Amino acid sequence: MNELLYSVTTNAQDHLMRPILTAFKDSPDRGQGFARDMRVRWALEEAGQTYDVKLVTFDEMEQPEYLALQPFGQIPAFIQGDLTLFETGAILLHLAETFPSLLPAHPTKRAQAISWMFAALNTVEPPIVQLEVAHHRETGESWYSKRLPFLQNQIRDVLSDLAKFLDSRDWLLNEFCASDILMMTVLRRAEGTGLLDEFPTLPAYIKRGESRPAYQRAFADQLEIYLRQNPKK
Ligand SMILES: N[C@@H](CCC(=O)N[C@@H](CS)C(=O)NCC(=O)O)C(=O)O
Repeated sequence: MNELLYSVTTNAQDHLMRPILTAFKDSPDRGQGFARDMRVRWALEEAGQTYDVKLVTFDEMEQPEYLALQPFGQIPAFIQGDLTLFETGAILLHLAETFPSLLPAHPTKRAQAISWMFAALNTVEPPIVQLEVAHHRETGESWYSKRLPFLQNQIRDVLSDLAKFLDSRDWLLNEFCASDILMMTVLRRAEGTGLLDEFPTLPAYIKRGESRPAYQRAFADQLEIYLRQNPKK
């Protein structure tokens, strides 16, 4: 694996052992913040936790050393001392349990926030990913154009319900928390589909998230890595 190439420093407390996050050395999203390390970076920035990033290539992600960290050969993996974690939901839940600012303090609201974390990953993300995969792998197939409306309608179904829920709220739990980090980064993955614009509540929600300084720091840091690897682009 690469040496540690990159270090992010925020100006807040560093009371935990500084975690390490893996991220693409050369991200296919060209640094637009769709790669899933963005969720973890954003949460760490909100918490004021400094961290390091270990950049990996696709080839390195298939090596036994990396698979010991992330059994599916994906980014991100999270390493903190003896603890290694994978799956962004698990990583965010771990961070939310560590940093009180990432979840509501009230036990009921906290439990509801965790429901929304699961909803982002189990209900909203799957149809978006299904369309992404079809777009990358099936556009040349004869059935693709027939299947497309079905895939789009699956996304519309969840977006419509989510938009109704968010209609009278700024954030999922009325106060910003880890659920919003997961939901917004999941929703951003649907930006290229044009479907979000059918539900104006959702682009407005994403914009609120993107205006947070912690989001902007996380976005700038991951973009800088892409630009370092691709100085002329
Ligand atoms: N469910 C996993 C998904 C991780 C994932 O799909 N990561 C992508 C980048 S955003 C990846 O590593 N793709 C490369 C691959 O699967 O080979 C999570 O939330 O951590």
